[in-house]
Amino acid sequence: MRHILHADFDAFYASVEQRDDPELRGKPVVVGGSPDSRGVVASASYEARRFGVRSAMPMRTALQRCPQAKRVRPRFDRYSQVSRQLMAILRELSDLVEPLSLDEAYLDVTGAVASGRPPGEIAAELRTRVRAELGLTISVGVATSKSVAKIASDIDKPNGLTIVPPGAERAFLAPLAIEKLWGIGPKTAARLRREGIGTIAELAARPREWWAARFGKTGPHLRHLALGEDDSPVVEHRERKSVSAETTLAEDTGDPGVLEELADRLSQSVARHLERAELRGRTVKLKLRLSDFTTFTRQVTMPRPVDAPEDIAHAARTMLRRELQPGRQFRLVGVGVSGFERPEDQPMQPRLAGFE
Ligand code: DCP
Ligand code: MG
Ligand code: MG
Repeated sequence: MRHILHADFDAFYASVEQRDDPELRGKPVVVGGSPDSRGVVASASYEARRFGVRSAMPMRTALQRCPQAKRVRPRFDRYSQVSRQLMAILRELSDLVEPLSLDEAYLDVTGAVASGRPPGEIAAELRTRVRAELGLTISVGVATSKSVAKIASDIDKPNGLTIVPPGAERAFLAPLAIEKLWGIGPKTAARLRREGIGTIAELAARPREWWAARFGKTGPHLRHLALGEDDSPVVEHRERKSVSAETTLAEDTGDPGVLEELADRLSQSVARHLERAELRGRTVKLKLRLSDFTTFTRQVTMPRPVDAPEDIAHAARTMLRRELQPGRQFRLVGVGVSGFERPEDQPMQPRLAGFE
């Protein structure tokens, strides 16, 4: 059995703005584009939500509903920075962290629970740390699956903690509205309501055939979710620190031609991987191993982040040439790039049109 936490910041962008500017605290705040350029609301503080303001609503409508709301332009760099801080705290609690977006992540704590720590205690520690270290609140759901943990974190927002004990999944879901389930959007929900299905319990009572007829291929999966069954694992997204490639030579050599050609090939391989991962780095590293197994590295910092094979190869060759001496035999060459400008595990937040 797994034990999973889902953590999500409360009114993320708006709370960061309120934290950073004391003037905004306790007041209705909307973060998003200008009402004059058809901007939309990205995040609304809970004070603004009382007036019916919601994410993705046109800013003009939001300000009609709540004219005293303060509008703030989004500062994406700031939000990514706070996001990285949250992910770092999560990683200290478990190595199995799966960020879903800037403001939320799954955490698999099965290991810690096996060694005697109740999952609720880990959740409590997480909430305390986030509040103390980041000055922000999160809501946390604790359950035996990702799907139930995510629904649980949302049910008592803001600043909530909802624990669904093992075996109680179905009872927990039963009274909830069908939209809470992954895969049931507003249109599907409206159609189901016309058939008299409004709660997850009513949905879960449908026979297997009904699911297949109604939802086709995704039917069986959705049915499991409605029954509180979900065994999808938390997939770790480790921050990639470097991309590298190395080769041990079939025979030790000191031949500059052979070694430079190898450095070129390795550079090309690294460049291909960087391109695929959409990464560029400032540091190019060369690793060398001599015939007596002495291993050392040389590195150079580039004026700009690089991902092109010729830039990497040029840097690698230059470092290599300095190490060539008559009689010096090499058995391994490696090339790597690090110092990335964007951590690979930063999930991209969908950016809505209309922000300036
Ligand atoms: N976001 C956005 N556009 C949307 C929804 C969200 O730009 N349509 C951004 C702004 C949010 C952030 O993503 O602050 C996180 O999204 P959430 O859905 O978690 O919403 P909030 O954190 O703002 O509020 P909640 O307390 O409901 O989680
Ligand atoms: Mg949130
Ligand atoms: Mg979220």
